[in-house]
Amino acid sequence: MTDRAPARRSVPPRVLLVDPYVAREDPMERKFVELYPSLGLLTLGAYLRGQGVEVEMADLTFARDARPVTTRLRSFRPDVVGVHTKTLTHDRSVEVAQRARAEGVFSVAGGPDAATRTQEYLSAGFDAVVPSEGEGALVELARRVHDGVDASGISGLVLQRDGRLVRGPSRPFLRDLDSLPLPAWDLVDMEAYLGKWQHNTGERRAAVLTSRGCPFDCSWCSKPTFGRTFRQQSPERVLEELRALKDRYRVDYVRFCDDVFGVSRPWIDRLLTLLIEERLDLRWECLARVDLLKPDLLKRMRVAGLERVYVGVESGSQKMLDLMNRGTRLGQVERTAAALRHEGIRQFWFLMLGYPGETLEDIEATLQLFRKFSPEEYSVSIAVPVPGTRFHDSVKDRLTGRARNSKSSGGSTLLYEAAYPEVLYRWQQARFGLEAALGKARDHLSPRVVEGIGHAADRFHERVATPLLIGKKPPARAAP
Ligand code: B12
Ligand code: SF4
Repeated sequence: MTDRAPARRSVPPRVLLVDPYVAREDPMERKFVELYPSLGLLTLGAYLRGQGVEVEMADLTFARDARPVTTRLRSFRPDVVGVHTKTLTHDRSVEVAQRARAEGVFSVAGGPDAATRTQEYLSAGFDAVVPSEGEGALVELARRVHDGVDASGISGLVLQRDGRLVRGPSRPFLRDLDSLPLPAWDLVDMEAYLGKWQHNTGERRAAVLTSRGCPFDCSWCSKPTFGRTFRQQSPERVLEELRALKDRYRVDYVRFCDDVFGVSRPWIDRLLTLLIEERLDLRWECLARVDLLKPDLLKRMRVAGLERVYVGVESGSQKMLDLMNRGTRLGQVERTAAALRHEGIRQFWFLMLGYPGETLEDIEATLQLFRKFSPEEYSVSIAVPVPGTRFHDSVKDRLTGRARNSKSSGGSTLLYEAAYPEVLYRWQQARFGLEAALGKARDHLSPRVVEGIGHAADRFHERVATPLLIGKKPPARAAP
């Protein structure tokens, strides 16, 4: 739609933020997805308010459909509706843009999916896209639309004019994350999230972000919004946020949502000191790299409340870790897994199958590593070539063209012509499932029985399953 005529100069600009994720229509939700409000939107909301913009939010997480958006559009009469996009919620996002258009409201999309396929979002009905950090661009957009001024040329904003993309100059990233206000938790129904957690786990869990970006460069990782930049809040500012969550919402368990937690050793040391000295008595979890989790650090993290760590182990083959440009060594994986076990900290391993160059021997090495450490939790996915990554570039002439949507990109579908057929990877995923079950059975069955089942399964895999499954398609090219 075109930018609005001058209106309501005496009242401040208004923005309606929308999280289009509807939990009840997500088939993965019950099994895998953990429900937290979008930290991106809560931070945008707080920032907008700080700049004199009035903000409301339509969070569809617990809704049946997108109808509450229209209700809010009519009651709040915003100048701009801003939608947070993920691939999973693409269709709902487009529906929100159409609802906004029907009410004559300017719509803008931000977040990872709109950043990756900006043109598609504009063609589907959005008036603008912010493909990177959103704070500054959204404030400027809200003011311009409110004042009836053309939105083209805003730094960090992309529009479409006569079918062509019109990009504003790039906007520098915020330098000082401490200057951001605390997330505007009151924009969503925090009790709905916390109550659900309390019901499921007995804990009131909330998500916290202490940094933006990641300085590492894994070949398959998509970092559409913040790229390789890395900025972090001070440990003191993090503590302020934790205290607010505890005091205002009785939160007792925190998930640190950073891409990688504890990138800087002095930073994490200081945060741990604060957590221990201030006796916040919070339990927490985070995602970290095996090269950063030194045993002495893990000990202090446990004392400060760490209960669970997600680690990107990815492969039990050094060759594969190198091909992925992961920057980690198998020795570090083993040292960290042993230290986590020693400290009694739960470990959740991410593993990946089907990355270019992987042979059956590499998969076997991954399974043996898994068997050796029996992590409490794991996820083993088939490598997804995400557009914009080096992995995607290396296989783009071998993509199978299967729809890129939530159901097929969840790591259980082969999206490019890999070395082996999809059924082989599915079979391997099932082997990890059996291995995990055997790991748990060790507490109840005799080691001889467990090992016997494991060996029988290995023999079946070698002699029957692999020849049968590979027979359908011989191993193809090796390295990318
Ligand atoms: C933490 C996290 C989670 C957490 C919590 C998410 C939450 N509620 O906050 C959990 C573990 C629950 C989770 C779940 C999932 N996640 Co997640 N997650 C992340 C992670 C690591 C950080 C997100 C975050 O908080 N970033 C910090 C905030 C400040 O940034 P932001 O949200 O991008 O917002 C900024 C800009 O994008 C922009 N912006 C965002 N929205 C808008 C809207 C407007 C109008 C404007 C103008 C700007 C704007 O401005 C914001 C502030 O600068 C990202 C990776 C990443 N680094 O982004 C993956 C990521 C977002 N997740 C991803 C995925 C795939 C998922 C799942 C689908 C995984 C699954 N199969 O279960 C689910 C979906 C859950 C859902 N409800 O939608 C993908 C999304 C890819 C895509 N194209 O869709 C990412 C990018 C990881 C990746 N590289 O693959 N996730
Ligand atoms: S996979 Fe993790 S460590 Fe690697 S680049 Fe992505 S966010 Fe960084």
